[in-house]
Amino acid sequence: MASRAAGALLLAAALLVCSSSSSSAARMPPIAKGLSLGYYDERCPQAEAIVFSFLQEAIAKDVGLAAALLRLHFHDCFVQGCDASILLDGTPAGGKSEKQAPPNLTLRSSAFKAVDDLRALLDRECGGTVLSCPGLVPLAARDSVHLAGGPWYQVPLGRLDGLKFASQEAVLDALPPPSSNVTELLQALGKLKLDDNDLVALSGGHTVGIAHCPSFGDRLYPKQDETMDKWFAGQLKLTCPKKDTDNSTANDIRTPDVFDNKYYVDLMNRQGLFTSDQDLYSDARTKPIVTKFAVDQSAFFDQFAFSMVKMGQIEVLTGKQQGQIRKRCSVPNAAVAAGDGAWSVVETVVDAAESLVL
Ligand code: HEM
Ligand SMILES: *[C@@H]1O[C@H](CO)[C@@H](O)[C@H](O)[C@H]1NC(C)=O
Ligand SMILES: *[C@@H]1O[C@H](CO)[C@@H](O)[C@H](O)[C@H]1NC(C)=O
Ligand SMILES: CC(=O)N[C@H]1CO[C@H](CO)[C@@H](O)[C@@H]1O
Repeated sequence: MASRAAGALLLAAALLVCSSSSSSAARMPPIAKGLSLGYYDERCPQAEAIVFSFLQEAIAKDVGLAAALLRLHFHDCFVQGCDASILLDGTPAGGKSEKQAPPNLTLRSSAFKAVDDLRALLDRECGGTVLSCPGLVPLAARDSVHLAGGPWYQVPLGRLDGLKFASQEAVLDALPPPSSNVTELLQALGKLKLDDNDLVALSGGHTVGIAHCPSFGDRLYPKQDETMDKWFAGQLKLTCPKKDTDNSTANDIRTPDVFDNKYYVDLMNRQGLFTSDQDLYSDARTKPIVTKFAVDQSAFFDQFAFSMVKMGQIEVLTGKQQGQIRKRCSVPNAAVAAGDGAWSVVETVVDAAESLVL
């Protein structure tokens, strides 16, 4: 009896914690026109639960998938908006897609596979025209963050798939290299209407995942970057005996697989991996934000959720604009129908509103 009462109390406490944490995560930027919360409530109310349980299992087997899906979302949104153009294969005629641009060399194939598997699963459960590929990607990123220990937040939905991918030049232009300083980063993010708080919070994505030697080798060779902690540099040199060694290391040395605020503690100890990370603590404009997040994880989580929703709404295609719901995330529909895969960038444009009518 006593234990049942205790159990009930525990349950009540758990519910309280849940409801208070979800209300504290409620700070949200304005929702982009055409997107909404609960977009799938009628069409397929179980869509988000399907995504979550799929990822729960997949990430339990491979924690790296969480990092891979988070980074995929970032790359998709920074290049030509969150239109899932990152998922499109190149054309057999030789047209290179975003996937094939140099920054994507290190996007993990496990992330592309998980999105394809999820797309197929949702097709079976909800019908083919329900959840778009650019709707899937932010949901997968959100659940990945949460499953790795980070915040949960609501994702406004209703994006349509883009019909073409960006050029190689556009990719290089949109994604800042890891050698960027804060001035360059603020410039790149400013073009997307993201500010200094967004920059510091979103860079906190580097609390999970890995990086390969060529991404930071220039901070070790020919001479060690003086802002880098000497012990840390020594460790990195063991992993990367040469600037371009084909090897990798954790982005966050303290808790490599946990989504927490230790990345900011790394920065305060001069143990950030990239110049783009470490400069956040060197630059007077962003240093106070780094310090705040290092001592207050909930301040980080709150800003991260806010900034992710903002990032997830960059140039989305909705309602009256031109887009479609791709049947396969890697190929536009017309090419699937033609059956040859030799799709061209000039596609039959499906009117969004029309394609959404079920
Ligand atoms: C601010 C500018 C950014 C730069 C310069 C940058 C750069 C990089 C680089 C160079 C890598 C390692 C690639 C490799 O060598 O394997 C990386 C990995 C990663 N980045 Fe960023 N990034 C930035 C922003 C972001 C944002 C906004 C997010 C997400 C919110 C993010 C999430 C990740 C994740 C999760 C990984 C690990 C991926 C994996 O383990 O597969 N990054 N980033
Ligand atoms: C940032 O990098 C740019 C380009 O390399 C350089 O011109 C500028 O001086 C740097 N800014 C700071 C504050 O270091
Ligand atoms: C890769 O890194 C590990 C340590 O992280 C190191 O023991 C190994 O020697 C490195 N491999 C190469 C080829 O340098
Ligand atoms: C995951 C993926 O498609 N990666 C590609 C990145 O680009 C290179 C070419 O630059 C391709 O070989 C990879 O397959």
